[in-house]
Amino acid sequence: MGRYSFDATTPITAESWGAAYANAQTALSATQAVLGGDPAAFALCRPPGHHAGRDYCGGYCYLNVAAIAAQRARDAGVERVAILDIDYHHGNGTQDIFYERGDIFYASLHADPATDYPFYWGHADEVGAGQGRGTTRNWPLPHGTKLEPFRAAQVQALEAIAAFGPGLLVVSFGADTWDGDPISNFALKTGDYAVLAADIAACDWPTVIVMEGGYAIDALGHNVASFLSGF
Ligand code: 5XA
Ligand code: ZN
Repeated sequence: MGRYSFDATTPITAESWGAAYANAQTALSATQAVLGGDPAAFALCRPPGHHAGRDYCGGYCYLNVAAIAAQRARDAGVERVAILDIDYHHGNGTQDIFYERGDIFYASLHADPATDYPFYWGHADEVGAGQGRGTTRNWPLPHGTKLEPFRAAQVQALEAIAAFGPGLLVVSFGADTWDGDPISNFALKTGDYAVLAADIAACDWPTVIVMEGGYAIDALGHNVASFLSGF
């Protein structure tokens, strides 16, 4: 466990590989739809993926579905791919996988790692390395963040992605930024997700959306539906 998992929240049972594999295939199906000409597709992935690295799991994540989708697009000939991660938590696995890659841009808005999981990644000065220097960007945000500052940070992220010029966007969407999420501390409302999604959709990049976190079970469907309505 200590060799391959960076925390103890990602148990492995007899069914785990089948679930993780089907999850990755879900993301690949959405990616295939977008590569085939659909302007956007949503992969209802469970469990989330953005904490998983190349050879480690953690944070409920086994296979990094956003990374798999992005690499699939690269393999299909898309020269530059961007990932926008708007889950409450920093996607340390996604960042790690592409940290030294100049062809895949990773931008993340998340709770400040000084106070929140995954604690050791996601500071504003983590910007990539080597060929990837400048293609990682982080926007840590404080507890209580509402739509206005979240949207402003997302606009900055979208501007950075626009300067990169992606041929395809992967959105790691987490609804654990919602006001009533039981493990998180932002304050987005259900209707806010439509606003945030419309800002992304207005950029007009072919977009694969993968589901990351979101733990307010009764509200989750409404929050996802609100986000998708923006597309
Ligand atoms: O985005 N990541 C999550 O929602 C999982 C957080 C795990 C905290 N123990
Ligand atoms: Zn999360």
